[in-house]
Amino acid sequence: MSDVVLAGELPFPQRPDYLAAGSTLRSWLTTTDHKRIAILYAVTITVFFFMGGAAITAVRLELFVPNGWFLTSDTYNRLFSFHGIIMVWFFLVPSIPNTFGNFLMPLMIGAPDVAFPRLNLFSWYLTLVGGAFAVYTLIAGGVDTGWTFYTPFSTMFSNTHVLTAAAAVFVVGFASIATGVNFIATTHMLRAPGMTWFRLPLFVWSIYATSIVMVLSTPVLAISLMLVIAERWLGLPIFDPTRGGDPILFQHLFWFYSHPAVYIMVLPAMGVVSEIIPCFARRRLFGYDFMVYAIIAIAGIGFFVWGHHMFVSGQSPYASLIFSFLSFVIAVPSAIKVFNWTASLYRGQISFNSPMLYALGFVGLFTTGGLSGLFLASIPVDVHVTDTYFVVAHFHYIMVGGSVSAFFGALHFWWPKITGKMYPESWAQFAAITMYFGFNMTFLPQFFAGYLGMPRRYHTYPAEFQLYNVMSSAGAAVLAAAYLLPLMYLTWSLLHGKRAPSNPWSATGLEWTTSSPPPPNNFDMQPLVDRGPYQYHAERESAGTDAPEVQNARSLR
Ligand code: HEM
Ligand SMILES: [Cu+2]
Repeated sequence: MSDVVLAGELPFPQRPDYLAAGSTLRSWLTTTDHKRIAILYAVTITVFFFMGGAAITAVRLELFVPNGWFLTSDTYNRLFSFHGIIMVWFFLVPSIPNTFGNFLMPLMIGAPDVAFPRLNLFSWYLTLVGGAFAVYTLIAGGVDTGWTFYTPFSTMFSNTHVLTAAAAVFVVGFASIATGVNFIATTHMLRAPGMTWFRLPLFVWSIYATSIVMVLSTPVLAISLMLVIAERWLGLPIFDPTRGGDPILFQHLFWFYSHPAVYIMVLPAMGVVSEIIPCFARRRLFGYDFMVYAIIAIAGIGFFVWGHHMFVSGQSPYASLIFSFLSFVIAVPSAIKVFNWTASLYRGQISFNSPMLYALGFVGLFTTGGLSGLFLASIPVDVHVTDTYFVVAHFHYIMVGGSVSAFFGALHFWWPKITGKMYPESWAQFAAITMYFGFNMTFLPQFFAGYLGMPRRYHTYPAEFQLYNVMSSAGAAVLAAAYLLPLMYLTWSLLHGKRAPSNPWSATGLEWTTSSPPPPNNFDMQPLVDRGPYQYHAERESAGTDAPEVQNARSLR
């Protein structure tokens, strides 16, 4: 035991941790421990991630040559639709909130569990039911509407399994709402003594803001899908223009959810990065208050920009102007965050551990995605690149380059806490760097192909675009290999990894004050909080360097 006890660490307590608290299948399927539920989600979304990945591998293979070679256009449509539906609703939306949010939020605020533990478990079962509908859709032959279910195609023309696909998303939406309600209540009610709102770690703030977006926007998605089901199944005239309906209404409803939903996907990622950067730069996070206001601003303004997805739909040009303007406005808080992360690195003692590599990757890729968002927010440019690969590149830079990088960053940062095991760092660094290169190789060419006019969602294209597509497909192969690496060395770490101390990175959050893995009720004693979350400058103080910095920091206490 002695080799794992670092200076200043508590020795391992002699009581069971949450993983040892029961090992039967039943103990897992009936658990109400937020940490075990987080593991259930982690396993579930990993399965979905690889399913969605398999679908898109076939798509990229098909796009290797201009005229297609092994998929019919019909199969192709079903594959990219399945990819989008699975990745958005069954991987990205639940990814960070339901795994790391569930695991860490109570630990970070010093609580023994979430506010409604049974609702938490119920929400996981809802995810399974939704997933069952999605898998059934696939087995029954798939759906070809794309992840957006646009009417009138989805209601009147598609001959595929729209009903079960819509049911899948409908059900998993309720899992999202239940989780959001739970996190909001937890943040309000279960903070440890002294954990004031402005001492909350930014990860908690971002999960809190995400939860509010989930609770307010997801019902709109549920209603939109109900209406599609009502029209398609029961024949009620809602979107059908020949019977007085309005097909554009669906787009408004859909994007009124789905634009805020992109922030459900990226805010938690921002939270993760805000935890990792101070830790590996040994610096207090620059501009904590501004970061909090930026989170709130993003969550709020996110509700007012949906119309930027509809510049070519025939909506009023005046509406488009306002949506364009507000889309530029929402870039401001995003830019503030990028600025503050960068400023937190300034004069830090940076170590490039794997979580940090992922966090830095996030900042670069998110910035690229955000800047291309500004191109799209500008109406004339958007009209030019609408429904081209430029848009595909834009959202993948943010959703995959940003959110998935942050997911892997979180996985590596908190892995020792969650599993009680260390992983081989050099493998982890290698995977992070390969992922970064694979990602850019896949998606950078898509900006060019799109700008030059290659439309999205087609399974054939003119030969002039082949070079971009070959690069993209080759990059996707590198990326896929990079995603498989963590699966291998993390499994190895579970079996053979060294035991993790309670705080391997000398981080300052409350979650690092309990043992790794934590006991079932999180803390042996009720934690008391007497300071803000990122007091890393204390280390510099003790090192006796950098006097002005220390003074500055002190005055903040
Ligand atoms: C600076 C902030 C951002 C701005 C100004 C922006 C702007 C836009 C615009 C104008 C479009 C519509 C393009 C078109 O269809 O012609 C778009 C599409 C999209 N954006 Fe963003 N965006 C931003 C951030 C984000 C973030 C943070 C995410 C995700 C986490 C995201 C995900 C998407 C998705 C998924 C689409 C395409 C949906 C589809 O048609 O399938 N965007 N963005
Ligand atoms: Cu949007």
